[in-house]
Amino acid sequence: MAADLLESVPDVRPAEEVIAEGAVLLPGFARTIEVELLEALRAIIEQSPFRHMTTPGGHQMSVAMTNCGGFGWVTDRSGYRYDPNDPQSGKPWPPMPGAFRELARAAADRGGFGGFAPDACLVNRYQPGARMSLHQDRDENDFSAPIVSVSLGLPATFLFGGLKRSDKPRRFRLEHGDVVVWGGPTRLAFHGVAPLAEGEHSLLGRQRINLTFRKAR
Ligand code: MD3
Ligand code: FE
Repeated sequence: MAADLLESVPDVRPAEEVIAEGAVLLPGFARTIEVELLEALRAIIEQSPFRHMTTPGGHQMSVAMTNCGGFGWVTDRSGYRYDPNDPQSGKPWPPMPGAFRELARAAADRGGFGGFAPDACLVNRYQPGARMSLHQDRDENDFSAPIVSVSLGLPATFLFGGLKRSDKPRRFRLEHGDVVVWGGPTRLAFHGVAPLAEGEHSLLGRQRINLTFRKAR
């Protein structure tokens, strides 16, 4: 009887979901190392704090950003680029923590992209109201490498479009610990994040953090 009861309880960790060709959602994949990730993140933001960067068009982003790894993504009035140094300090970005690197590699393996060796990790911080409008990620050198994203803290609605800006985006909820591998034909898909809803997360409070691992060079 007890066994029957247990069998009727749904799996606590949902199965992987193929979102599109080359894009795989791994629900809760980062949950087992959440504490290590957050400790490593604390050290990163001590050295290179979150800041609201300015786009070439002169708008300040609602998402605050920092980076770790050999290269960091930056934007200012002169354009977008990967820079080995944090422009705020003039010094190299904090090194990519081993836990970050290994998580990204393991997720990419599961997504079918063996041997992923990211040299850049962009860290995005969303507070309620912050959003990211539809865009493509095309500042990297090699589009054959996937991008791995890790969501922490408050849930967000992710907008996943097509290869044309005008393609109507599908919406996905990304929750704490979810990891997505974006490769193959989806690597150049338009995507964005809807304005973050108010909320309070038990570990992160009123924020969502997203790590995106990239091969910049
Ligand atoms: C699909 N970040 O940093 S992560 C970005 O939640 C960015 O902060 C969002 O878009 C965030 O550039 C989304 C998911 C993601 C990242 C890169 C992609 C999805 C992607 C590249 C191609 C296709
Ligand atoms: Fe992006």
